[in-house]
Amino acid sequence: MLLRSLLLLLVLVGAAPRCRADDGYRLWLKYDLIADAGLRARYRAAAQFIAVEGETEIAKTAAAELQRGLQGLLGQPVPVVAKAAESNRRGIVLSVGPPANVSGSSGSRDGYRISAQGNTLRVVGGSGAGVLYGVFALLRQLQTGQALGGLKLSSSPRIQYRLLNHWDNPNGTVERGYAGSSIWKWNELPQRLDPRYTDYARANASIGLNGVVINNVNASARYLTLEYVQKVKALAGVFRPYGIRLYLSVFWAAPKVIGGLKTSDPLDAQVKQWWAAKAEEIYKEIPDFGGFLVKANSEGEPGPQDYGRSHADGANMLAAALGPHDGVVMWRAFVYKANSNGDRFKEAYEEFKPLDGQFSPNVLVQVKNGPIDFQAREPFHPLFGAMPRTPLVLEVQLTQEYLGMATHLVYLAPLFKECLDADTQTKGPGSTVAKVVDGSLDQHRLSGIAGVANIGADRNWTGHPMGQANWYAFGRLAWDYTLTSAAIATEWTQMTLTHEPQAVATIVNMMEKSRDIYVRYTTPLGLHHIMGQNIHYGPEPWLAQAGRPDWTAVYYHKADSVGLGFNRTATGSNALALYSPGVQKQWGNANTCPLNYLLWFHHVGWRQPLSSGRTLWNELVTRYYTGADSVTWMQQRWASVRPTVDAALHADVAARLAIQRREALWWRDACVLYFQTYAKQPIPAPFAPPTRTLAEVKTLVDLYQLK
Ligand code: BDP
Repeated sequence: MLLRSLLLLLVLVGAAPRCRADDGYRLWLKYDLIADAGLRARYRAAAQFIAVEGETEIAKTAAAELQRGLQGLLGQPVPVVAKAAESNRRGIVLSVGPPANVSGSSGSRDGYRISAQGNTLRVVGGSGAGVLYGVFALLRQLQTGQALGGLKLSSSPRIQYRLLNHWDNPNGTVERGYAGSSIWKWNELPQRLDPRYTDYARANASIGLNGVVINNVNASARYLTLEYVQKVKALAGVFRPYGIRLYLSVFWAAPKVIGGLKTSDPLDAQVKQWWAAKAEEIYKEIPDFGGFLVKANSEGEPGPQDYGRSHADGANMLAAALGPHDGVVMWRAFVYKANSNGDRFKEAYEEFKPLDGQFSPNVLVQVKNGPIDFQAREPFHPLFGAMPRTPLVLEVQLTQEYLGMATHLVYLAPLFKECLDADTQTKGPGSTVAKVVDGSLDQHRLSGIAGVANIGADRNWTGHPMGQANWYAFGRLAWDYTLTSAAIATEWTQMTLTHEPQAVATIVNMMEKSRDIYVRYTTPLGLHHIMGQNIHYGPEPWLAQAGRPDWTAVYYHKADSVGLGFNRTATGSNALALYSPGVQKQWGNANTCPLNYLLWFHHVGWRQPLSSGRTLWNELVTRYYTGADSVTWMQQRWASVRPTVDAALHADVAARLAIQRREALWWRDACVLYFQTYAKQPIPAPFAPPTRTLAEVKTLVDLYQLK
């Protein structure tokens, strides 16, 4: 009897549909069986074999990925055959051929063409990597339910170096990381290769990324020791079949710290020799090593200025060490001095603009999207367009340091696009940041874009399940910045969350609005840098004392009895003068400056009427209140898609939205109560004043900062 029940149980378990909760590990590469039987049958008919012509290592990776994807999506194995079957069977042929005929930068060897020809669907890549990108593009067609008949697709990346920057430390922590510890297990390397490294490489390749800086810009010299070079080599070996090159952030003072030299002066012969030998040593182990990323003379990091040398002297010395090996230096422009009378906005520009034309050909200067530091909204960095003789890498942040960490739902593609599409007007209208970055505006051979990763050891990689969309969107835009944020959100949602059209539309709509909503309840109208000290979370607009004046909030918002905002016009810091005349015209007049940038450039009277018809005070309060209320709207939208999304994932996002709502109210109350002490005006109807006092709200910050 017992045996019979046991047997019955086994049979039942075996027969149960395999519906495991979605833990998010598979990202957008789920390859679940296509539910629509008709569509599945059409795909099955078209994909009866895979053939690879002229194999390269990466093309083999591509064939394996295609096989894996088709097996999952079609629910049946598809054989990889040696040669394109001459029979009348229909299948997919992968080959390396002439680069895709698509306008783009010098990265066109990475391009691909997909076309239906007779019985076969041909994926032709300009290189093995191009084949791999083509395969992922084809899989994306299947994952999003597109027709294959008459399919004609071709694409080529517009930007050559498409990198993730990890801010990971040797001890397993991640600077500004909110998704658990680092995915790199240094204590296990090089002997054990966590399978996760391969899935990570697959994910990056699937969105067209081709480089990874694996460690923090506040770099430990350790990575340059022989012991670590062996570990790094093992990782590079995992990335290589996916077309991904590995790069290191380097600690400027390494020659002193691990090299035993007395100096790290870039013009010192022994220092030059030390770096050249180090590069030699790395390339011996990792022949396709990408190069160095450098944060120097910034936030206490050492650098060439310690020896009276310039950033160019430092970058060029490293470039000379890497040059013989085809490596590049990405030298960061994120520098600012502690000057209470200055304007941090101008400092990177003032240091780097005079160096334009002095950098070696294999140096790129890496510039953050905005002049301060990854705020929820910043004007584009004035260096874009101002250094025509230097290739500039655009650095954006995927990890949500200032955007609610891993609890607030903020889809970042609109933020990235806002910067890429911004018109610097330096060479007439249409001189967009994107054209500076892709090298087309000034005919640069090199071009690059970098995203500070939001990835950690959490099972779902990004902590917030929707954070995956930011990783995804970064890669897609790095490949092709002309894609719209909505199109990217749509394909990501279909591949990751649901195929139900109404739900897809709802989720995409919510994602598209999420960044503006976040700006409204945290830093509306161009407010910036008023967040909690150190942790950069929650509001702390009253912060007046910190390690440096430009780490306080009052330095930036300048609230007083007259009004609010940083006057950066000619009567103030004159940072506006760093932009071209057209841009100055657009932002220079408080009456015509778009409201989203108003307080970035102007000190505006509390009772000043704005283009919205409201006074500054009333507009400010309106934005804080409607922003916080919009989180409730997001909660409702998310609730409406519940039947169509995995239950565990749905509950996870719903819980994070509840936190977001609570914290939006925190931001709202903190900011309106604090600014009210200067504006001295009531909360306008129809909004109800906060039910707590400023003193009560202030204690919340202490709670978060564990004071
Ligand atoms: C800031 C971060 C800090 C980074 C720095 C950087 O607060 O942790 O080290 O940028 O980019 O956003 O170097």
